[in-house]
Amino acid sequence: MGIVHNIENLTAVLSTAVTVPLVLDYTGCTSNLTLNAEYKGCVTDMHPPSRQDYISISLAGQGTYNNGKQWRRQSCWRKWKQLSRLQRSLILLFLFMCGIASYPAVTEHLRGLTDGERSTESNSVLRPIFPQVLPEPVKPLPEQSSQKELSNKRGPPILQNRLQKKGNGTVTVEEKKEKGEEEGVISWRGALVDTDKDTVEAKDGESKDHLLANHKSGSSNQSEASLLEAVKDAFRHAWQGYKDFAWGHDELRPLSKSYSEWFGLGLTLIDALDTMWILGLKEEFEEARTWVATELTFNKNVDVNLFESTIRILGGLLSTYHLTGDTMFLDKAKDIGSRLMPAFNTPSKIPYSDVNIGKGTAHPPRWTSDSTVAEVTSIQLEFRELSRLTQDPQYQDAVAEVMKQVHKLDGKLDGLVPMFINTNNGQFTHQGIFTLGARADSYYEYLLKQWIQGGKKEDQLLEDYVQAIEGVKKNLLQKSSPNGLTFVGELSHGQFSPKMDHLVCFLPGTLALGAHHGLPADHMDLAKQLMETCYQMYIQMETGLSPEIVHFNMHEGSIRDIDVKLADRHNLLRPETVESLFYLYRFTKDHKYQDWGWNILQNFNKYTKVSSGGYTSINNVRDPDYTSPRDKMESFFLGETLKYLYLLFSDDPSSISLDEYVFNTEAHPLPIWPSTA
Ligand code: DMJ
Repeated sequence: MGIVHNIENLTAVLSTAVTVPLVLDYTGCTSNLTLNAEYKGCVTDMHPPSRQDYISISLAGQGTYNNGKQWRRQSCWRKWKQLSRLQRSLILLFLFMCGIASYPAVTEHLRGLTDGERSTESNSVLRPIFPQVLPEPVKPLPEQSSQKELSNKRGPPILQNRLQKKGNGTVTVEEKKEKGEEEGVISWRGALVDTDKDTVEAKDGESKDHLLANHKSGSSNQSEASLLEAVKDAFRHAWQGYKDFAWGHDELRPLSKSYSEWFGLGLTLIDALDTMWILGLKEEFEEARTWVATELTFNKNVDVNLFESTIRILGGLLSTYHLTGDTMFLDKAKDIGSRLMPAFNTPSKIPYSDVNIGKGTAHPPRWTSDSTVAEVTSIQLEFRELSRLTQDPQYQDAVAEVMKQVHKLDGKLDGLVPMFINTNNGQFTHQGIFTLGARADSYYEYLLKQWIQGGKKEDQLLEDYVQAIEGVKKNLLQKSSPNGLTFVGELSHGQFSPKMDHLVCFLPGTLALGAHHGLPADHMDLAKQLMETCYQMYIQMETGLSPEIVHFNMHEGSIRDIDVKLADRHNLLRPETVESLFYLYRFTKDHKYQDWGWNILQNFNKYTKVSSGGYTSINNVRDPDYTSPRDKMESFFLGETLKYLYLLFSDDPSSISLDEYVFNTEAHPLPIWPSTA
């Protein structure tokens, strides 16, 4: 705004002091002045040339340009020479101001290009300075006074409500409305949701209370039912693709109408079992149950990853057993559980990453004797539950030993753990790097969840968890610029990096769960702030879907909060954000979290749904016209993403009560142990 005012002042000075007809071929200064795209000159647009002594600056395309270049040059020069020194100085000053005004936009544009926007085909034409879909204004959360102050101080970024329409110049939301171009979709509350990703609140300028009032005045039951039905539709569509082209195999490849194998164990089918049960899809469930009972065998000469098969297969079978009471699932769980045990036969008792479930042998990856910290510390819920059910302590003992060792290890930073641990000597390796993303994430999640699962008695788990959260606050938490989004970055040998994986978006949900179970209230405050950030990671992208990794801007004067590198633009249909939305909604009943989940579901439908069945992960969340599908539907889309969306839209807190169940890291609910256990 300051620049605009300066230009206006300058214009006022010029308009009274100068009497010059001037023709300049000038193309700068529009975007930062927030003037209309139909631009005839910085000055004339602001003050109509009613006075004769007004300077008229015209742009290319006006009649003055009918003559030859030579004439134009001479004519300009002649006119320039006719000006007094004062007039020339004023004009030069004016041009200098325009140059200054356009400088941040130009540099920002260049910075955007270094983000990796240079090399894709779709980006061979320079992008507009402002992204096609601009962030909704970050509204301060009512509970967070500090964020409110920050937000007020900085104000919303100029132009943030502007939308870019392809080949048509920028079009504001208001202009779009005037033209009747509201290409939105109707939200489940009956309000228009702009498909270009402004939220309901931002789009309609209505307060959240007003929207809620609308919702309440309608049939809330019906609305809930239609929400739940939308998730069921998505599930049925995904399932149909799996059934038609990948039945009994690990993952659907929806575009090539085929499948891919990872372990060759019907991974998607097993991961989806309890989701079908929770969604009430009985027919689909029965078909799948028949396959598990008659076709699934673990007596196979295959290498499986200990962590992945524990959280997806063992976890999926155990939770389905609990939900259904069908002992066939328990028998299968015992079978896979016992076949995974050779992984713990290592010099240190820290398990290897891979097990051959047919041969009973285990080994680390070919290139290292290390295991991943998150992997060896995120199998505990499942093995502990298996021991409880079988009354065989070997499973629990094996995973408890891992926790005991990790608890004592050197190399942590304020409760934060490195990413690798050696299976020979049991020590952390690659020390000094700390993240809440890949390779460390669910270590923190399982500290809390084991404590909850065991009836809140295992103090050491709680202490490690609380200390780690303090470690996050102290070492990894920062705010972005310009909007002050709270994010969790990474630390590498003391150097902070503002990089955040989408995987980190499990954290708001875990923090909220902890607060629900009696941990400090500021965990909930942080959960809400991080939830907002995770949602912004979706809504600020052109497809409304989050990339795999983002980088936050921290320097003063940044134009946008979030940058995405070329290699990080993919979306794998991951669950973490909708998982956290589920927890936040359960505990706060704030409908905005449902709204956000609804927007995300719609964008999955818009950009990842494959018409012949299934959903696909995509390579590029930044170009709605070129999402570059990957031809793969991950099993966690059915196991987690759709399950959490369904539970988010359910207003029945007894549907998987969080006082009775704890979800494993693959969204399979396992019971909280009764206090006598
Ligand atoms: C899932 O397998 C689990 O949620 C795991 O903890 C992290 N990765 C995927 C989902 O993104």
